[in-house]
Amino acid sequence: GHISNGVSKETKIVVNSPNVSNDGNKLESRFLYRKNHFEHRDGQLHVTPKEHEYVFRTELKPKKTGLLLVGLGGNNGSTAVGSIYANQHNMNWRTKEGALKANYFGSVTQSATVHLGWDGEKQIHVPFKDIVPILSPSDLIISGWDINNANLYQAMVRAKVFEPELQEKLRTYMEGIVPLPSVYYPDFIAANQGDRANNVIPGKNKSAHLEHIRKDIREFKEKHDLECVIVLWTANTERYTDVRSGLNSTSAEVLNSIKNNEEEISPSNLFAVASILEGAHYINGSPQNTLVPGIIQLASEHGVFVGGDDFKSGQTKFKSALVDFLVSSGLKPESIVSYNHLGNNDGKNLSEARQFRSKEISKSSVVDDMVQSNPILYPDGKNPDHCIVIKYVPFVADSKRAMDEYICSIFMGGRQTFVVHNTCEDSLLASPLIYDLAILTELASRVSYSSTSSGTFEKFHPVLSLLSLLLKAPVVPAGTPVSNAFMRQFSALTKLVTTLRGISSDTDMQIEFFTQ
Ligand code: NAI
Ligand code: DG6
Repeated sequence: GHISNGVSKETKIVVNSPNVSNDGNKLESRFLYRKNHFEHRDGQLHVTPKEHEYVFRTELKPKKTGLLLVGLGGNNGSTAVGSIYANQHNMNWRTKEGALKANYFGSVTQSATVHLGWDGEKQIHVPFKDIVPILSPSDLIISGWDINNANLYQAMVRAKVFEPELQEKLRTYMEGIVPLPSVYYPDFIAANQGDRANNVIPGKNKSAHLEHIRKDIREFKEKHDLECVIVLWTANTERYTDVRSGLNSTSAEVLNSIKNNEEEISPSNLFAVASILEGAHYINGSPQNTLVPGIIQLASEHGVFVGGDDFKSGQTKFKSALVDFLVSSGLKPESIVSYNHLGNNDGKNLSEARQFRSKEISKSSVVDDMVQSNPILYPDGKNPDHCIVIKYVPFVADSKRAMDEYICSIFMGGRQTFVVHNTCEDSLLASPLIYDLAILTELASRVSYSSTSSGTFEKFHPVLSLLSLLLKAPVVPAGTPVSNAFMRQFSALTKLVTTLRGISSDTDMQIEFFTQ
């Protein structure tokens, strides 16, 4: 059935183009990438438009994919798993506001549409998920680890995210899932987490821990006969580790440091290394600096993807859209103050200084590209004052409150102040991002490209910057710029996906509306 704006619920798209072929197993699309070439000469900027030809090849059949969550028993872990069962079984439940039913709102892959153009009568927007074949969250096979032994029913009740009637409907599905024991090194997360650690792999030997996690990944892959495994960290935020030569600046150093039981090898370092050595992609949903140079090099050597850091879910997502809008309007944000209070276990862990510092770094880096984009507003390149505060208030549980004040310099010395209040269950914002990160990583594993006439096809860079839309502090290939502005990131992703399908991306010029 059609819905009002011209999008059918399941849009079957047929592309009529000489630049695209489909042999039933793979799509091939030839694409002319137009970009400017620059030279700074004689005090002038010389701009030369150039064209680059790419061929993209996409395997059509999504792989049977398993998602292993580190922190499975946390608020995000239990919410992400419960929501999949709720959607698979079309669950509904009553609240005092009326009956509600399961959905995948907040997931770009499941709930966003992409504008393709104008058909003469209406704008054509098609569901993101109908452009090239991708997995649904409901297809993902999920398991994982937690240092706490609560089963997922207990974890879901503890999380206080779902309504009681939904919790009881999910009980039979969730009760039987108990997280695998995990690696716990107390120095990396807050001391206040100690009483949670009752499901821990014994011993202190890091090589043995690495082997244990590798075996868990292998067994999961074999048990479910998986073609693709993704390991995603949604466990507590760790403190930063040192990054230095001899410790973790090359892959050999990282492997050696594990062998030598180096103090500075964190649990998340071990999970990343275990994943890479097992050919599983690794994504960091928390802010700590797991993806040190040696781990990125290891991923490159083993041909797997890594992505990070820190889900961009609420306050920061809004900031990355709002500041872009302000700077693009020629207004100058001068001061951004972002308070948070929350009462879940994430808030408790972040109430200690070193873990807070990891989050402060990821939350603060988000306006850098926008400031750098405008030397008229920021002639000396100095960022606005930007202050991040996080407080732990147990009573509000997972219902995080974020309060932001933005002050801009405007026309003729005036000031404009915005105050934003955001209240939301944090895990209902993060769980759809977990699905999207997995779904886009699986898609990327089916894509190869050729940029030369030689016809050799290559995979994307092991640092999957394609995931930036979903992450606060995107890790990007060395020497490439970070993009934080939300719509820029969105458009990079949707343009890639339409290109894979052989559809011209909408240039958004709207030229047909002002030409005769
Ligand atoms: P949570 O504290 O409820 O869950 C984390 C889980 O990880 C806990 O069950 C804990 O026992 C477990 N854990 C800790 N260390 C572990 C280890 N070494 N191995 C396995 N499990 C371990 O936290 P929540 O709310 O689920 O958030 C998870 C992470 O995601 C946090 O780092 C948070 O900062 C990050 N995040 C959350 C966002 C959100 O909107 N909910 C957004 C951005 C990031
Ligand atoms: C307090 O801010 C706790 C954090 O874990 C955040 O809730 C989380 O990182 C989400 O942050 P944001 O800025 O994307 O809403």
